[in-house]
Amino acid sequence: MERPDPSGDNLYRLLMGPAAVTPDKPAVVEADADGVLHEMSYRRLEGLAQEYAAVLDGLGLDVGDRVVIEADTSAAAVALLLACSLLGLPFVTVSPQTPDTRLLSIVRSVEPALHARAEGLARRERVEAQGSARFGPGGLVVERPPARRVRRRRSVLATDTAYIVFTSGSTGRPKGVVMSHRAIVTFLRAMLQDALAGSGDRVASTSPLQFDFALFGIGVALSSGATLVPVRREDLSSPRRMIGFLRDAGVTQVHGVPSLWRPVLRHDADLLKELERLRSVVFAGEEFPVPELRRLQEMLPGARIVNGYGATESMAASFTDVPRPLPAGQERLSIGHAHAGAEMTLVDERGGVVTRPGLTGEIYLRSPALFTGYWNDPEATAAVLVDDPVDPRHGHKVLRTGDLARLGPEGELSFVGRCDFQVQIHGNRVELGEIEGTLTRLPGVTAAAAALVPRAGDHVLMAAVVLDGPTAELDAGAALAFCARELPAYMVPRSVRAVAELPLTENGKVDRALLTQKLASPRGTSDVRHATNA
Ligand code: 8PZ
Repeated sequence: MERPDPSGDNLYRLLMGPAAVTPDKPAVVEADADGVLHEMSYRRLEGLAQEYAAVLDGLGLDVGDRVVIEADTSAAAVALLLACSLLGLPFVTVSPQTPDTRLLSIVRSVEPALHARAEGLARRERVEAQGSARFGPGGLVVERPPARRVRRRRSVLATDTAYIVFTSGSTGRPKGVVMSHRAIVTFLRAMLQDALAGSGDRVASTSPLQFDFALFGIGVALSSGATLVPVRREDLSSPRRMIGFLRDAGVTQVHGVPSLWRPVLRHDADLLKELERLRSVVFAGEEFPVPELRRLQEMLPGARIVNGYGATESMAASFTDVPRPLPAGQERLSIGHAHAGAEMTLVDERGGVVTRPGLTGEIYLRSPALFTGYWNDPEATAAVLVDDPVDPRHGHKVLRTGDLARLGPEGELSFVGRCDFQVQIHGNRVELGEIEGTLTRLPGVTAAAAALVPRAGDHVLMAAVVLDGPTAELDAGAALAFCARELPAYMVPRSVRAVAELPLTENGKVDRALLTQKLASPRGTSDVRHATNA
């Protein structure tokens, strides 16, 4: 290629390191449309990335020009994001499920030079990117080239943008998190140092490509010289299919949100015993309800379960093994200490650093892997990239996470909840997570979510619970009586309902906005029993 190699840290260089050392090793194992597994070696993946890069380079794009990649995780999608990285073209990943309106708003915001969609996906007539292309194992075909531009840049630097991830918009407007090559490479090197995955691993990635948990899987697998195993959406559609796929693909590490495991735990937990090669499960994105976590540990006696905590603004902050067994009575999971090279500090409401064990504060993250800023949103950026609370005089910025944690005796943190899940009821501060934790201590309840619901000009607390089997029944009166014994009166929900499942966002987290709506309407959920705490 004519272009100079990227100087300094670059995602392409880090992820294609193994191509020089173990070129014949499978980089990706994936199922085709018929469910047949295929391997792609590191050598072939690098070749495909180079082919794509040659086509992109021919378009005359400048360093910094954005490329929207619409795809599920696949070898071809990985090759395309590698090609973009090599050329300094920030990629913006969106999943094929993204509604037109949301994709349109992303496209209007980032004004991409190219919208590249995976082969087989329909064209989006309403989406007006400058250029369009489709890509697959056979190559990258440009359908409409972007307008020629004057190249103002030549070299790809470590400070250049690697990707932009739009955070899920269930609350507020979506923000484009801009990550530099330096940030993501620094982060992934910390994962190598902490040996999250090894070259012998087969790493299953289950999140949609627009969620950085998917980019994490790609990054961790390839930088370790391991094998990435993208799990297709259809293979997640039933517990039997999911477990069958993970078993047949010889998966040793699974990445997924807690809700990934809920259906199999609820309907067919014995299937988990088939995963004999599984050595570790990494979950992230939200709290794992403790009863479900215990059950998962029980059914996977040979696997480590790792709590990955953090936000897209730094990809992640910490990875902590869930203790085995989980001590009785434990409600809050440890998020431990920050990963290698980073540090978490708790800050109280007055801006002071929390140093006394047992106290709670907001997590501030100090890390060389922080994001650059929100795309075209300096105000939102300034709200979270703030002066270091320990000593602001350095002028150095840290990430204000919006998450609350409690300080443990050894400086480790326990996750308490988001600052915005803290609600006010008639002047009392209520942590929704505390109500949820109480409800999950009830026998038969495996997960719970509480919400503040508008009711007759006021707000009331309501809760939904998931039970441990399809035929289990909720004694709602007893549940409320239990809450009344365990919690201050103002924290006792007005009602509690059993639901077959909690509503989820496109990234698989509990959709609290939707839950609030459903709880607000008397028959909004498909549930059965409904008790009132008048
Ligand atoms: C959590 C947890 C947790 C996130 N316990 N609350 C990617 C790859 C590996 C690990 C972590 C990631 C994250 N980027 C995933 C993610 O959810 N990012 S996010 O920006 O969409 O949301 C971040 C927020 O989710 C955090 O601020 C927490 O509120 C919550 N969260 N992981 C409890 N293990």
